[in-house]
Amino acid sequence: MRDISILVPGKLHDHAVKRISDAFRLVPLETADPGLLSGRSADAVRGIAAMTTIDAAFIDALPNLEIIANFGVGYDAVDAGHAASKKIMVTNTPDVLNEEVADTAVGLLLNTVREFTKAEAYLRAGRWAREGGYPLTASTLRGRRVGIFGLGRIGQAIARRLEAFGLPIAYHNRRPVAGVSYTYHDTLRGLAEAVDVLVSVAPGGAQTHKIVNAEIFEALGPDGVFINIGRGSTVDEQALIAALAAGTIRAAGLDVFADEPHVPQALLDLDNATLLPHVGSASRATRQAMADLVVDNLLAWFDEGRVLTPVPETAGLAATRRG
Ligand code: NAP
Ligand code: 8YV
Repeated sequence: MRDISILVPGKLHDHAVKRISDAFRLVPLETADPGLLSGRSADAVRGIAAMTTIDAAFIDALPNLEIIANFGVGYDAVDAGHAASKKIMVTNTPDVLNEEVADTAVGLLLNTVREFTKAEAYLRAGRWAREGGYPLTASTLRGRRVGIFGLGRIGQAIARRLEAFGLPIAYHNRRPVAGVSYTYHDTLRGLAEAVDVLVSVAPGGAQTHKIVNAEIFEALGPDGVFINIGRGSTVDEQALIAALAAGTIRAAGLDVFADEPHVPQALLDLDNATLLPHVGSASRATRQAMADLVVDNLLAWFDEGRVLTPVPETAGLAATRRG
């Protein structure tokens, strides 16, 4: 075991906890609250492994912190800009979850359009035998045009699947992606106007905060289907609820929400919303791969002075490890 303290604030995947406690001194903490750190334990901490908010105040309370290993590819809960300004490495868990999350996105889309969950509930309630077949769905995937907001690692895995479904694909990023044949739109509004399925798989953060708003739902139109597998913060949830209630769009399928695990009652009440509890990557195999990557980043940092998957803000820090 290395004489290096790794702080684990809040809950973390069991496999990551086990591997950290085998390789390092694991320092558990109830939550990432600077007030819970005593001076001595704060001084000893050189790494954090977390799937919770790590803000500037918490980073500042750990004077010898070198690395924050985030469980999840999305690291909007970590103040990576502040970490970078203090030469603290931040890592995330890209790629190992691409296919799982893309599978979930496609399942959520199909379920939203063809109402499989409701049809199963209808069967289980004995209504098939009593009342006859489940009503024909108002929507189909056939003939739809798909727009992907955030054609990155996961977005491209979703696009590949939907291409195989025979659907034309367009996308919006800040920059076009080299080497893909999908139609690029330089605005999100332009993309929403051009498609009738909008799949959001963009990261959270200041730049995307509530970027999917009333104007985007208007542009998507009355047959439009909105799928969010990215982050809840990217959507103006009240505008989405209003759009679903008024028929501004036809339906939405959501895996992520603005204030998880709290889902607004108004969304729960809507018949045209299909809701999942943030299960995009939630298979045992994929979560174990994410846990391994969290720990492998810590091991690579402390044993070799490098990391496997730095976030862009801290990618240049690999060679300048302290300690
Ligand atoms: P990624 O490879 O970094 O892709 C993100 C894409 O979004 C990039 O193509 C980027 O292109 C685009 N983008 C970023 N900021 C943008 C902006 N302001 N405007 C327009 N486009 C923007 O990330 P990933 O690995 O695919 O993961 C994407 C996100 O999925 C994560 O950040 C996470 O929030 C979410 N996620 C959710 C689950 C789940 O369980 N539901 C699981 C995994 C990940 P440009 O840089 O060219 O703009
Ligand atoms: C996880 C995710 O559920 O990787 C991400 O960005 O949203 C999911 O894979 C999450 O990070 C665990 O809290």
